[in-house]
Amino acid sequence: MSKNLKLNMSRRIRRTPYTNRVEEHGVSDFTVVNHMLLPKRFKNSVEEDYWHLSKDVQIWDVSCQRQIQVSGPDAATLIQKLTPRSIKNMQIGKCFYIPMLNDDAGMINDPVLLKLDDDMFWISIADSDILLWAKGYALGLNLDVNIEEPDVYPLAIQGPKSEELLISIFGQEIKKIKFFNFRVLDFEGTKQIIARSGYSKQDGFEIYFKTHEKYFDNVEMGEKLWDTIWEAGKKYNISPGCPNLIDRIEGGLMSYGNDFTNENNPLECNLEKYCNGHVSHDFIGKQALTKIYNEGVKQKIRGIIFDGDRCSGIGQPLKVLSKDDKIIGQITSGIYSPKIKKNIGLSMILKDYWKIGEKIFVRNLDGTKRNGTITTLPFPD
Ligand code: THG
Repeated sequence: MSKNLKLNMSRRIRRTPYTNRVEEHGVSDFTVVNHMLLPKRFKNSVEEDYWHLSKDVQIWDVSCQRQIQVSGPDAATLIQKLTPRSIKNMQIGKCFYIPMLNDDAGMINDPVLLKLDDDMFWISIADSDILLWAKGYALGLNLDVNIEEPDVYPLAIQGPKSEELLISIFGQEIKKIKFFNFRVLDFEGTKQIIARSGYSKQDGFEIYFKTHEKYFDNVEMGEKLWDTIWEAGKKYNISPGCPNLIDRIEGGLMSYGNDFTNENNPLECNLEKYCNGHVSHDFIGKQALTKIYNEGVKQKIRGIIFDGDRCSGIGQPLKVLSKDDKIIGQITSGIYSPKIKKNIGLSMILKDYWKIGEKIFVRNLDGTKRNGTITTLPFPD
């Protein structure tokens, strides 16, 4: 594809309250997630960004992590139907990573669920249209719920200095927020949800910035939040960033639509620990999932370490071959890891070959082959 190819912007590709700032900081590439812009690259290389993320702090516009708000008397009932993970013991202030399945037990999303109140949840979605799915199901079951996409624009503050930076703005309360928990803190007289979470393996927070009627629009207050963090962050060597491919793959964090799709069940995605529903509550896909449990899966996501030139990212999946040249999987995310000093990738691998230490080949788009080895996720240090 031409390097100068441009995406034609329109109202269907939504900007965020931070897009002006992101552009001022010299963003060079975007992708589109949930019909909204997600920055993919600034001035530095992915590797420079990776080192910076591992020692300082970055500010990420992850507004595309849209929230689906489910509220009302039947909110908890509906949420429980939407996931095999039990929410019975979920406390207010908790975040749960939840698989969501269709009736064949195929993954339709892998969001983070937030419990705001006993009758109020946010589903912080990956790239698929859950609003329609949830509304359709609630209508079909005649449930007493309200489902909407509120004006919430998550801003991630990631990296080891994120805690100190946020303490300097929001106070010592920040320290009390445990991993995958949130608290409601004040910003300029408005209440904002701040969670210790994020799409990286570094310490970090996500501010679920919600607009407030006292401000003229989302952009005005969003820029105020961005600017406040940016100013305070200078002391901590803050830089603009985005989910980092090296950090994500090393950490074994999967990407919906890339590393797995609705063709895959949660057991193939190593998500069994988030599926206790095959023995307890009812949910969409239960029958199919129970059958898969009993029969076992045919493939699973594994890490792959492979030789050859430094891989700078994968535009199209690369086939993985067994030693006798049978296709046994495909690398769907891959890049050179400066820590492991080899290329690393994620691939669904057929059962006979998924053993750790198995020797394999990775086939380049031009047909040549590289040597590789199956390994654990997250990747070994
Ligand atoms: N944050 C929020 N929303 C999101 C994402 C996010 N929505 C889309 C996408 N990312 C959803 N996917 C993931 C995948 C992994 C994790 C979070 C969201 C994650 N997992 C931890 C891990 O695997 O180490 C553990 C989670 C747990 O133990 O409960 O962080 O990033 N708001």
